[in-house]
Parts: sequence; structure tokens; C-alpha cells
Amino acid sequence: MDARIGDISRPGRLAEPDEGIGLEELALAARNHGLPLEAMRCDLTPAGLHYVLIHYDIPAADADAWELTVRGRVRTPLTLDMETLRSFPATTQRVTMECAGNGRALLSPRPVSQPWLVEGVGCAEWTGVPLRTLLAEAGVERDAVEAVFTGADHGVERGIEQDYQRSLPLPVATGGDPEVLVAYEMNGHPLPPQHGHPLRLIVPGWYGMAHVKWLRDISLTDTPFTGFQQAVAYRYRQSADDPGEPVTRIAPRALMIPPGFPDFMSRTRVVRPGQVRLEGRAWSGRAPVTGVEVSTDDGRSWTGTELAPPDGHDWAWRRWQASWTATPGSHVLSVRAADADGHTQPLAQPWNRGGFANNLVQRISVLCPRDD
Ligand SMILES: Nc1nc2c(c(=O)[nH]1)N[C@H]1C(S)=C(S)[C@@H](COP(=O)(O)O)O[C@H]1N2
Ligand SMILES: [Mo]
Repeated sequence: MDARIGDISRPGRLAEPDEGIGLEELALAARNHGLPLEAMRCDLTPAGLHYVLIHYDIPAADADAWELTVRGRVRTPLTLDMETLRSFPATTQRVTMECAGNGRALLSPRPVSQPWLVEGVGCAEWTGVPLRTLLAEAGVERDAVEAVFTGADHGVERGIEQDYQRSLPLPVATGGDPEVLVAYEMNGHPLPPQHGHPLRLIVPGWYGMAHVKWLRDISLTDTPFTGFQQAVAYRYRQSADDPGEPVTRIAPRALMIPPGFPDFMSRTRVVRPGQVRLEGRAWSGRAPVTGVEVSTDDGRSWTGTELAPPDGHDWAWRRWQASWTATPGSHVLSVRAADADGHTQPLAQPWNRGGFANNLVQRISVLCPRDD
């Protein structure tokens, strides 16, 4: 019998009301790991602790043989090897990257996909050539409207065979605010295989899907790109036939380093009675974070925290801290951020079919045993 690629692909779906995480979601979760939340102690996430999200496989990549092509609506098509890319003036940017699907597994109904709780995030320093330097070198034609970025990885998604591809509108690609990078270093070292070795795009302030890894081609087009990751995936849809709006910049979120120590299976935290330091990180890809509040009574009351002053890294998370006097009993701790554009984090889930950009406040269960 004839086999077709469509036969192995399932449409996007929502979990049944009492359906647990299945083996397919476990397979994704085992490949795509999250940030251990205690790693938020560090301003910069060590590469091995940064979250990872890969749709298909990590492609074989040899930096010595790598070539990036820049073509399409340009006056001079370019083919650049790593040595040439490294010869352009480099820029380093500290960027908090977050998967658009972060928080998805906590939604009800649950979109079936990579089942993040809240840990699909990390903050690193990325070094590379500003994208606009390369576009200026190639000379963008007047009729170009988008730049399409293609990775070297290949797969099938909902029946459609594809290279991983995403586009940016030309004003974002060339604007310089944020400075989009064609990056070859993470935290001062060549990119690790899982983060796009040897070359990736960095789009500060945007959700992860825009930061194309294993970047091998940039094509300037005179029509908007309609590939799968642009027109089908990564859109805010309420129903399967809703065309939806594209997912772009990161909504504000604050996370707390779970205090005390964990129970192995439940991950419930145990703290001793008395003063407990609460701390974590807050970020937004839309506007600077202006305030972070904590609640120690499951969201009934909120108090301000001490937020680290702006340090010039506009697209990186900032540390916040607060003090809490733990009393014997069970507690639920929460934290929420607000940004300068008035965006905040909701207490009720912001739901869409992909589970994208849902920044529902974090809840941490804490047990404070009686001292006896
Ligand atoms: N080529 C390619 N680029 C990609 C992806 C991918 O599967 N292939 N995944 C995207 C998604 S969905 C996210 S969230 C980020 C994750 O980047 P990281 O693994 O370096 O944290 O990479 C993006 N870039
Ligand atoms: Mo993602």
C-alpha cells in the first residue's frame, strides 16, 4: 500500500478534560528541557541550563564548511563563510528568550504539544553581526517587504514537510531597535549544537520561534512569507478556523526561585518558620518592567518587591527580591510583573489554541512544618 507523509501527522488538538500528559508529549519534553528555576540565581544562564526547543532534529553542522547565503530582493547576493562573518564588527546583546508555548501544560483545555509548565526561558549573551550590516552589504531592493530565515533542520509538521523557516518584517530586520543579530557565540563561546551551532538569529524581545537556529539562508521577498511556522503555527487562534494574529513579542512575566527545599515527587517546597528571602526574575519583550508584586496568600493580597535598577540591558530579565515571614501551615506563593506599557499578568488563564504567550501567574505550594 502507498504510504504518504500525511499519514504520520496529526492535526493540532486539545487534550480531553481528564487526559494526562501522553507518551508523545513526554517524548517532546524529554528532548526539549526547561530552565531549572534555581538557575535564575545567575544573571546569565549557563548554556547547559538554558531551555531548549527543537521542532525536528539537531542537524549535522560543520562550522568550517558552513555558508550563509543572503539572496532574493537584493542587489548583490552574498555567500558568507564563518571567517567572513567573524570579520564584520560584532555586537553582544543580553537577551531573555522565552518559548511562546511556555505555560501551555497548565492550561485547561491543554493544547497537546511541548508541555511546558513555566520553565521555557533563559537569559544569555549572544555575540554576532548585526543583521542590518549584512543586509546593507547585500543592498536591499526597494520592493522587499520581509526577510525569510531558513534553518538547516528539516521535518514534517501536520503533514507538511519543511525546513524550519520564519520571517521578519523588513522594518524589524533593518530597524536596529532591537538590534537583530546573526549570532555565532553564546555567553562568549561558539554556539552549542542544541542552540544553533554555528549560526542563529537573535531577535531581542521576541518569543523564541523567531530566533532561527542553524541559520543557512536569508531571503528578501516582495510578498509576505506564508510558510507553516508563520501562517499556520504561532498565531493566536480561539478556534481551528480562526486566522488569528501572529505571535511576536514577549508578554511580561515574573518567576520566583522556589524557596526552601523540594519534596522529590510532588516538588512541594518545605521552608522553616521565620524569615524567608523570596527572589526571582522579571522580563517583558514589549516595554521595560516597572514593578513586581508577590502574594503569599494564593493571590488574595499583593505587596511590592525590590526590583533591581535598569542596567542598560533592555531585553534581559531583572532580579527582584522580597522578604516573607513564614508561619507554620500550607501556603501558595505567587509573583506578577507589570511593564511600562501597562501590560500585566492575569490571574485567569489567557487561553488560545496553541497555548501561546500565556503569562498566567506562577503558583508555588509551600509547606512550613511546625517547629517541634
Ligand atoms: N532552525 C530552528 N530554529 C528554531 C527552532 C527550531 O526548531 N529550528 N525552534 C524555535 C523555538 S520554538 C524556540 S522557543 C527557540 C528555542 O531556542 P533555544 O533552544 O536556543 O532556547 O528556537 C527557535 N528556533
Ligand atoms: Mo518555542
